[in-house]
Amino acid sequence: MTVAVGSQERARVFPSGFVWGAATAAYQVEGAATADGRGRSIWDTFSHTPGKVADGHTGDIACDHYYRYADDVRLMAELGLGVYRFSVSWPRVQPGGSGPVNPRGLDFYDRLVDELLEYQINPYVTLYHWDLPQNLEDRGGWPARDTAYKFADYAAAVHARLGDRVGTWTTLNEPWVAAFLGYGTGVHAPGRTSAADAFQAGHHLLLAHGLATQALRAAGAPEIALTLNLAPVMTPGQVADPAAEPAPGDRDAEAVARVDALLNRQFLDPALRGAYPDEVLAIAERNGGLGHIHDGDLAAIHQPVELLGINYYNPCLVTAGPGDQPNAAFPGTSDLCFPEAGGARTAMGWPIVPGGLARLLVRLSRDYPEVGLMVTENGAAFDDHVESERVRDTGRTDYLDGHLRAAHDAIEAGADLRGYLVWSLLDNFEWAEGYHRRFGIVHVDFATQRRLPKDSALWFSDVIRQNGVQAR
Ligand code: IFM
Repeated sequence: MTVAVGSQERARVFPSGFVWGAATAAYQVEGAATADGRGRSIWDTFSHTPGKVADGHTGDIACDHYYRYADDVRLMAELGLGVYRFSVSWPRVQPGGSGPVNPRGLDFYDRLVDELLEYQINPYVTLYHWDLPQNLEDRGGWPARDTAYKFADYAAAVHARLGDRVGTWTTLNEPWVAAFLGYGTGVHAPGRTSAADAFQAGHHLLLAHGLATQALRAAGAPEIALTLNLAPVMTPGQVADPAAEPAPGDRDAEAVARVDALLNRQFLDPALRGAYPDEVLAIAERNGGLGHIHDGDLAAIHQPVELLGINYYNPCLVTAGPGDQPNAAFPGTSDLCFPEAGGARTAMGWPIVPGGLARLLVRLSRDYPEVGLMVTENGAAFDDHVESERVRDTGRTDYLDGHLRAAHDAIEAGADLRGYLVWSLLDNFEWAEGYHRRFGIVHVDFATQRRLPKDSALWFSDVIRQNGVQAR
């Protein structure tokens, strides 16, 4: 889909009003793990459990953003960000996961929002980015239905404090990851390994989204979003031409459709259409049954939202199989193969396929035309090194540039894309990888907490100023 003029890529100008910004998440940047009455989350427990996170890293201190937020906001302003997408730590607000709020926890977000507004940076609040209060996990976690109701109460409490200044509210970040890596493969907190738990967690996360959306709407929230980790599912042969389709009737086409249902449509369809894909119901039925889906749940889940947040990093590759071993992230696919992609990769080992983003955005606007789209995360980890007070992260700049061109292709093809938020503002705690994987456009020296904008940050700042990318 990329249109080259001779060997040169043409300049791309985004629509006026296009939103530019950067994202972080509470446990990955805040630190201050026991400050001001904060309770424990499943990530505190998990990261303090030997063997769960690389080199025993934890989010206890992270980027110390809880104390350095004012400096970080100044840095955002210098870069020209229009939006800062951050998440609220549920155990900071409700240390036990329910009941009275902890005012000192909410005070932090109050200060952060005021600071952002002082610099005309629009705060985008995400209510859940994986840090479930440990107390709720002890009562069953996301596989327990009651957690969804507790989440709606928490959402209302945060809105009651910040709703006078925050207009854009995202209920959940990447519920597939929370459910299928947290309860399925166990590589994320809380580290359970049960397909049945994963399907139940996924459903209750969706229910939490629906109930919280109702509560936020009733309280007057003007813009509500759900952010999903979405990926075009494709065969390795499509990587070179992501716009191509597998041949109809091909065995791979069924593999692609099944994994697309598990990864993408399991969350898109209930939230935006009020129904689960048949493939998901069939697989969930064989993995614990469907008793957790109650009458009326899908109506509760299917709430109008203004925005669909898209976190895109790479496509998901699949063929008819079987592969070497079953992939626990995708129950019901032991007859399929998840091959590695060839070609360029990031430090996470993730293939770099910008055309996958264009394919995804065009498909989403075609299949779910009622909702606006926003890329709420896109970015890359590379092994950055500070040289003479500078980080020459050409790989990251190239990654971002390629994905922005792909996003622009999608807009030209009709996608209703309204903004782009880079992941991440800061190098931070990359979950099971600890601090070894750096996604920031700003380098963080974790020994001194010094911030140093990388070359990619300076480049992104120009992109924002010009509302687009230059010819290259
Ligand atoms: O760091 C994560 C983020 O928390 C959620 N989306 C993917 C990022 C990179 O792995």
